[in-house]
Amino acid sequence: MDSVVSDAAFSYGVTPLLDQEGPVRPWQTDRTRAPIATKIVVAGGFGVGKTTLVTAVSEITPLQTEALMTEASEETDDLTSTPGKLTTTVAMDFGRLTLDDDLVLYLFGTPGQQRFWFMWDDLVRGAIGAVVLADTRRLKDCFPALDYFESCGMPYVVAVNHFDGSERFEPEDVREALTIPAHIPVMIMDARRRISAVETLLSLVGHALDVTPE
Ligand SMILES: Nc1nc2c(ncn2[C@@H]2O[C@H](COP(=O)(O)OP(=O)(O)O)[C@@H](O)[C@H]2O)c(=O)[nH]1
Ligand SMILES: [Mg+2]
Repeated sequence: MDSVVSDAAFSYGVTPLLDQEGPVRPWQTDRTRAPIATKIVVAGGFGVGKTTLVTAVSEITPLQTEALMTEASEETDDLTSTPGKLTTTVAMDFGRLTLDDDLVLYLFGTPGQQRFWFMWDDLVRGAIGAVVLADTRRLKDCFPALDYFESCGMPYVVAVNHFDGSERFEPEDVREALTIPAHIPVMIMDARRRISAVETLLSLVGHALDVTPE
């Protein structure tokens, strides 16, 4: 940790997190800044790019609970669209992103596989909203997530993670195919690109503020 940061931290009486990874953010050392902490869920079908998105934006080393896939999952986890995928998230992804110095997003990626659905009610508790990732080659994989957030009334946006070699669609085509209501943002993004993923998260924050004014 560099000395400027640790001096500031001590003068405010805050114990610096010694094994902190990544840059120290102002809200971590300055008690006069109360950061707004928000929880965001990243959902979508298996292999759609949830872990990729959390990894692309997180300023801390994301917690991942990836496991190497074995032949035992051959029947449940369809790899036809992502043949290079070697691991799968067995519980969830977790990452953190500070925007504007004091808006802190905590990202929770859902496990995609149906056998982990029992976790969803706990995972989404307290979240301000969700990003539902979609892959145009298998749009129907995001229906369960869309249904889930519709039925519990949680604000969500739909982000199409554009894979190389897949046909490019306009957001409005995807909206129509998934019958997404007009007020819900639908965007095309690339989960591997930090800027693109941050834009998606900002759009969700904006949308959540619009639909659930404080
Ligand atoms: N070409 C391309 N590959 C991607 C993109 N997003 C994710 N991938 C790859 O697709 C695979 C599945 O992504 P992953 O994030 O593990 O999916 P998850 O199951 O939703 O967590 C991984 O091998 C990624 O490297 C993308 O936007 N374009
Ligand atoms: Mg994953």
